[in-house]
Amino acid sequence: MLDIQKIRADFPILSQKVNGKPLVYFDNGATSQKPQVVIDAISHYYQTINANIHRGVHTLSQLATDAYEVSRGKIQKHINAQHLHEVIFTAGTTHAINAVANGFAALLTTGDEVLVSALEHHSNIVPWQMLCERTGASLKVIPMNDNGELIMEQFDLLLSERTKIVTVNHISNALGTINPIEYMIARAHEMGAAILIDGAQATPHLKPDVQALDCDFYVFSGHKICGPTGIGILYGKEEWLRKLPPYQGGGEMIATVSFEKTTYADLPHKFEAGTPNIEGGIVLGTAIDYLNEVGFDNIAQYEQELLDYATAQLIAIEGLKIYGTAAHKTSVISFNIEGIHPYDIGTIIDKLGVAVRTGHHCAQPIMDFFKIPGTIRASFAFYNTKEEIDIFVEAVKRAKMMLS
Ligand code: 7TS
Repeated sequence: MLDIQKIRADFPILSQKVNGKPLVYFDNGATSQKPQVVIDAISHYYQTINANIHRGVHTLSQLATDAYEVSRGKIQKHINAQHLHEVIFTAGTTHAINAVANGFAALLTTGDEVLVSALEHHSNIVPWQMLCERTGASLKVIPMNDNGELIMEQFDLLLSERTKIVTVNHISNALGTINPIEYMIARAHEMGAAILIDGAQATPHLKPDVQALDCDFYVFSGHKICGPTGIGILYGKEEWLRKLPPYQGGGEMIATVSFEKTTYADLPHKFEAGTPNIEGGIVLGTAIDYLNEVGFDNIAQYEQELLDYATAQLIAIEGLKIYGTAAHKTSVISFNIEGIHPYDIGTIIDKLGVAVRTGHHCAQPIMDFFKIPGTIRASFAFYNTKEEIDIFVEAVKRAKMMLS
C-alpha cells in the first residue's frame, strides 16, 4: 500500500495552484513530475562535482566520471542488462531509436523489410521511414483492431525472412495498450529478425527485464520516469551494438584519430560522442532509486485502481467515447465527447486547473484509424489521487455543458 499523501509531499509542483485552482496533473504520458530528491541531486551535482567526464586527471573530473558510471550501473541493474557496456546514454527515446535506425542503414538493402506497428509514436515511425528511403527497404505495418490491440495473426503473416527488424512500443502512448511483446520478440527471433522495444511509456509503470524479454534493443526516456529531460537510454545486446556502426562521430567515441583513419572506442563509448548530459545521466540514477523505493508492484496496483475508478466515471457521461479498450492497458484514457472538439475541452478544463493533453499525441496514424482529429488524453501516475479524478470528471462535465 502506498502512502499517497507522503508521496505527494515529495513533489513540490503538485501543491501549486494553476489558474487559481489546485493543479491536477494528468499529463504524465508527456512528462512526469520530479520529486525533491531529483531536484536536489541536480543542484548538488552543479554545486559539488561539475566537471567534464572521462578525460580529466583532476579530482572533480574523476568524481563526476564515477557518479556517471555508478548511475549506468544502476540502470543496468534496473533493466537487468547482462553487461554494463550494453547501457548507452542518449538524449532520450527519440535519439536512441534514431541511433539504431541509422545503424541499420549499413545492414539493409532493397527487398528487405522493416516491420512497425500501427500503434507507434511518430518517433518510432519516422526514423524507420528515413531508413527505408536511404536503403530501398520497405516499411510494413502491423495493423490493429477497434480496441487498439495489435492483431497477432496479421503480424505472423507479415513476418518473413525478408523482415530484418521489428519495432514496437511496449505500451502505446495514445491508447495505453500493453502490447504482447514477449510473443513478438520470440516470433521475430524465429524468423531471424532483430526487434526493438520502445519502452518510453512502459518504464514509468513497470520494470523491464531485458534478459528475460530477450529483446535486441530497449529504449526509454528519463523525463517520463521522474528524471530530467535530455537524457535517455539505449539498451542493446552486445552483439548488435558491435555490429552497428556509430551514430555520431566526435570526441569520446574514438580510440585513435588521424587524418587517414579513425578507430572507434569500445562500447558503450562508441555510441556516446561528445560531452554528454552528465548531470542528467547521474540524476537518472537518483530517479530510478526513487521509483524503486516506491516499488513498481505498488505503482502498478495503485495505477490500475485509478484507471478503473476514472473509466467507470467517464463512461457514465453521455456521448463520451473512450478510444483504446484493450484487455491489457495501463493508466491512460483517451476520449472524445460527441460533437465537441478535444481542444475545446482541454482549454476549458485547464482553466479549472486540470492538465491533460489534447490532439493527435504524435500518433497521427492512430487518429486516422479512428477517423478523428485527436483525443483528450488523461494519463495518471502513482502520485495522482481519486480526489483529483473527481475534480477532473466534474471539469469535463462542466466543459461539456458549456460547449453543447
Ligand atoms: N515513444 C513513445 C511511446 C512515446 O510516448 C514518446 C513520447 C516517445 C517515443 C518520444 O520520447 P522523447 O522523450 O524522445 O520525446 N511521448 C509523448 C507523449 O505521449 N506526449 O508527449 C510526449
